[in-house]
Amino acid sequence: MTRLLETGLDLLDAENPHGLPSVKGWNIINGQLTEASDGARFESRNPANKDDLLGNFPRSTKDDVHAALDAAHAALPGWASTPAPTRGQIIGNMARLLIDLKEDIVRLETREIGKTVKESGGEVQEAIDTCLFFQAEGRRLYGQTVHSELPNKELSTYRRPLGVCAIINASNFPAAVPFWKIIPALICGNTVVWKSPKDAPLLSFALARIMHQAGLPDGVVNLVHGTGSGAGQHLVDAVDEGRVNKVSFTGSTGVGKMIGEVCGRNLVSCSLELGGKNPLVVMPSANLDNAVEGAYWAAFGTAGQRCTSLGNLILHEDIHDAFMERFMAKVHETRIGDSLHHEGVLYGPMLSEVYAKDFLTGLEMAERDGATKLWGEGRITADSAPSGFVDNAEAGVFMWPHVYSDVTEDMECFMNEIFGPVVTVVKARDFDHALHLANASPYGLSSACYTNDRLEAYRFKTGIKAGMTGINNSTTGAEAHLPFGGVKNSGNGTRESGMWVIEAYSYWHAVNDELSGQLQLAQMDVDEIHTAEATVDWSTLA
Ligand code: UN1
Repeated sequence: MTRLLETGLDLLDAENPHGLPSVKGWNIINGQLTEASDGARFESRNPANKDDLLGNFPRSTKDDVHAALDAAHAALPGWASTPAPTRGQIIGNMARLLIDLKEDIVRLETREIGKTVKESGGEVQEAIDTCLFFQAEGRRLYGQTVHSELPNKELSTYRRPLGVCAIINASNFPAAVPFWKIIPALICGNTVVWKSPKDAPLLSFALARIMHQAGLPDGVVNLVHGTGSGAGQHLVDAVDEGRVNKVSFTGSTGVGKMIGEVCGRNLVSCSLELGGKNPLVVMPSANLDNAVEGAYWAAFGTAGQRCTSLGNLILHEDIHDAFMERFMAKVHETRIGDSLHHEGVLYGPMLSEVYAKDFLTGLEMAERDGATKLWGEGRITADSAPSGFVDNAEAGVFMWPHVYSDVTEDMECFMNEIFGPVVTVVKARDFDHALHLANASPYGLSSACYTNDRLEAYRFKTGIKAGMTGINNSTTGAEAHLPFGGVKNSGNGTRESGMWVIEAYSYWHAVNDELSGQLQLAQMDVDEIHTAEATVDWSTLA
């Protein structure tokens, strides 16, 4: 394990105008730093400064993915038989290392994907919280003892690991989400092949090194970098070859459905955390300032690049105008830029050029629908920038905040997620109409309702079809010990986080131990219980 620590990263010769290191990163297979089998590499660049090169990384091939699977299979018996409290101790060490290194990890995350320093801090904290929760779970991971219907026979249940888990996460939460998946997989005794997100290879590499530094044996977590259609697809294809026992994926609904099909035909368990068109309802009794604050954060925080970001803002018609006046005043002043160099920015760049392109294509949907554009001019350029933009438009991939109003449920932009800084505003006649609208999209991830009417809050909680709901709160803000996930097109019903995620990485093993020295047949050799003779002559009561 210490080998990884001792092996310093090679610095690239490339000039980095920001005085920051550019590194040569590696896959980590069976604890070894490895190159792609064909030597191919790809770059990771700072989306706020395209000439800040973080490094280059192996573009993994099918052979690399299979080498990682071999290592995970070889490590499985040893790790599965390591006592769960010991596995928990290693996970606890990861938490301590993350706490020690938090400031560096946070700055690295902001440099690689452009999330603000404050938000990267929250995210690394979520990874730490996850480790702390599951360290303790190593001392539980309870099974049950169950009474048998036969004498001298003991029944009990055990949680068993599923085997080799394929982990594929997105680049918008590159620290918290892989920990949501890998840590419960590890505590249950599984081994892992982790395909890092294309836009966050250096952060993923640093996190995987920390895992090893914490005492994780070689081969238990294997990291491969590359593209979704390359290394990611090879990992999914390996399900068909019987080499993967579990897939956990966070990303688009389209890719999630494809993975679900592959897993389904192989009877392999999969956890799918997919897109959302998260509704936020504001009713007349709400505290409007609070609601404006929550909606504004939910829509534009993280540049709208959370799966829990606000999609449809559903306003009761009585407060629509008053709400929009305050909301738009905030939108107009939005401070945008690289938080490593500017104080007080709400959001930074898009995760990468690819996300920017998809976002602009999504906006075309709202334009085609004929929704009323209240604000937003697409990409921020030297000639087209909102007054709150404080950075160099040519250096990074920054977007205006966008607001579309007069949106109705027959529009494409009402039904579909647009991943980025945009909100679609819908007017509701009354509570029933608002609840109907909140349920009308094909997604069901997060949701929120601002109201001070207790009955409305109750009816929202019971009437909304979503995995998560905020009452007088924004659509974001999951905590590491609450179940996270969606229904409908947002996922397949599995959950991350807390004790619920344990179900996704283990199976129940029922054991019966026959101590009687003879074959006793369940249901058939059970003592017959005779009912007592009736002592009342019912006929005399007639
Ligand atoms: C995601 O966008 O994939 O609740 C995860 C939240 C975060 C997690 C989001 N804690 O918004």
